[in-house]
Amino acid sequence: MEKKWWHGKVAYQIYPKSFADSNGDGIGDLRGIINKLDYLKDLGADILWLSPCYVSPLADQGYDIADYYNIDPRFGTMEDMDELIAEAKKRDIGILMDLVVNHCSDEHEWFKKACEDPFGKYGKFFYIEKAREDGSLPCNWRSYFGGPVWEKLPGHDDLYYLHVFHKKQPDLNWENEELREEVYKMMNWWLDKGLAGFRIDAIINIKKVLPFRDYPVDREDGLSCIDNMLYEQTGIGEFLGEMRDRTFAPHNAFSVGEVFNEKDEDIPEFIGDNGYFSSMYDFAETVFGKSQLGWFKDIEITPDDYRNCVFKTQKRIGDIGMISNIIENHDEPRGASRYIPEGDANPTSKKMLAALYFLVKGLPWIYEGQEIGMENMKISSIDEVDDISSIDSYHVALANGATEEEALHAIERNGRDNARTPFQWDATANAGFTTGTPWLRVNPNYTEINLAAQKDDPDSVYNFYRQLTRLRKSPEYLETFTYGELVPYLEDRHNVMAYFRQSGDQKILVMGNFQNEPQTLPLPSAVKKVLLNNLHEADMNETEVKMAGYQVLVVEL
Ligand code: TEU
Ligand code: CA
Repeated sequence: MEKKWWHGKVAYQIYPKSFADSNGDGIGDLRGIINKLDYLKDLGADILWLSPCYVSPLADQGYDIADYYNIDPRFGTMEDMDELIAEAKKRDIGILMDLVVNHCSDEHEWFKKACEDPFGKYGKFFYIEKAREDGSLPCNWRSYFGGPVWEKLPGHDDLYYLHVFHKKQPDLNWENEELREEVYKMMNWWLDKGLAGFRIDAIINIKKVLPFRDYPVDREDGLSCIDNMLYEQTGIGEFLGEMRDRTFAPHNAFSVGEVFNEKDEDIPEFIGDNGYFSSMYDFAETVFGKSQLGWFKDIEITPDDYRNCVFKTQKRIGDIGMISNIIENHDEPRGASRYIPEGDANPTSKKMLAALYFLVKGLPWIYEGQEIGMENMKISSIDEVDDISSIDSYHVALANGATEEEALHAIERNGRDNARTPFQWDATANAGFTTGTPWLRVNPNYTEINLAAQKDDPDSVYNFYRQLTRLRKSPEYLETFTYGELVPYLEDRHNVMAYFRQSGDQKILVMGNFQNEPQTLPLPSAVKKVLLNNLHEADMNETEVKMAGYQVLVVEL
C-alpha cells in the first residue's frame, strides 16, 4: 500500500445540530464546534467530518441542500466556517464536509428552474419523466424513506421527478455532463478554501440502470426495493474516476465513501492505491441482520456475529487499502446499545468494544458522544420521534402486522434519533448542550453519562478513548497499528474476539472476553508488556490468562 498523509490518523464525526449550541436557540452550530476544538484535539482527533450544514430546509436534517455555497443561518455563517477551518488547521486537524450530490433539495435554484422549464437546461439536471402509457409511474422502485420514488413535478400534472430518498430530495442526473461540471466546480471551490476533503453521501445511487423499468415486487406496497436495481448497476466507476481526477487528486484531499454494495473484485478500484476514494466505511456489521421487510424483522447481532463481520471485512480488504471502522454514525443506533448484548452495557464493556474495533486495520472513527459511552434512548410514543426514516419504518411495521409495542421497539433498537440526541457535556439542564430548548430530546441518562463526570476520572470511558488514540498513534506502535497485518486468533471460541497486529519483529495481541462470565484463554507466547487493560488487574501466567467479564487486553508478545 502506498503511504498517504491520512494513514494512521484518528477521525471523528460531528453532527452539528446536536454537538454544541453557542447561542441558546437549541440548535448546535459552528461556533459551538470552534469552542470545542481543544477538547477534540485532546481526545486525539485529527480529521473531523461535519454532517451537512449548508443552506437547507432540513427535511432530512441537511441531507437536502438548497445552496451548496452557503452555510445555513441556523448553523452560522461562512465566516464561522472559515474560522473553523483555520482554527482546526492551527491544531493540525483537517475538516471534511459532507458531499451530498446524489440529490439536492427541491428548494435548490436548479430544481425551481427545472419546474419552470422541465425540458430546458435545468430540467436536464434531474430525472423528469412522463407516466407510462397505462398511466402508471415510470417504474416501481420504492424510495429509501418509503413510497414510490416518483413525485408529480410541481406545476406539471403529466410529469414526474425521481427521488430515491425523500420527495424533498430530487435526484441529480449524473449522466448529464453539465451537472457533473457544476458538482466538480463546487467541490473545488470548497477544497480551495482549505478543506481536507469530503465524506461522500449515498454515492452508490448516482448511477441508475436506464431506461427505467420495474423490478420484482417485494412488499405489500406493490413496490420494489431499490437494491434490486443497484445489484444490476454497472458503470459507476466512470463517474467516480472522473470525480477523483477532477477534484480529490489535484488537491491531495482525503475522501471517504458511503459505499454499501461493492463487490470483492471492485475493492482495488474503490480504495486501492489510485482508488476512487481514500477510504470507505465497513458496513458489514451495520447491515448484519437487516431484513428487506423492514426494521421490525431485523435479527439482532451477537458477539460472534460481530467478530465474524469484522474479520470478514479485514480478509476482503487485506493490504489493498484502508477501510474506515465505526461502531455508530448519525444513521445508526449507538454502538454500545447495539453490539453489547442488552443489559450488559457498562463502562467495562464499552471500553472492550472500543479497543476491539479501534485497533483493527483501517482508520478508526469516533462518532460524537461515543467517547463518553452514550446509549440509545427509550421512547414511549411515535410522537417523540423526529427522524423521517424511523417514522416510515414504524408505519411499515404496523402495516405488516406488528403490534404498536413491537413497532416502537424496532424504532428504539434501530432509529436514527438514537445517535442524534444532544451531546451530554455535563449534568446541568439539557446536559449543558444548550441554554434554550434542545431541538431533540436529551437522553435522560445524562445525569450519569456526561463528559464532566468523566473528564478527570482516569477510569472513565472517555479517558480510555484518550488512551486508545494515544496508543494507536504512539511512535513505537504507529507502524504496526497502521500497516501491520491483522491475523485472527481463537476465531472459533464463543464470545471471544481476538487478533494479532504484526509487522517486522513486533507482535501485538488484542483480546476481548465478549461476555459477562469470566473465561480462561490460552496465550500463544509470554507477554512482554501490557499496553492497555480496561480493568486494574490481569490474571495471567506464561501460557494463559483468566479474563474477567468484558475484559480487554492489548499486549505486546
Ligand atoms: O444515507 C444513505 C443511506 O443509504 C441509508 O442507508 C440510510 O442510512 C438509511 O436510509 C437510514 O434509515 C445517507 C445519509 O447518511 C443519511 O443521513 C441521509 O438521510 C441519506 O444519505 C440521504 O442523503
Ligand atoms: Ca445555535
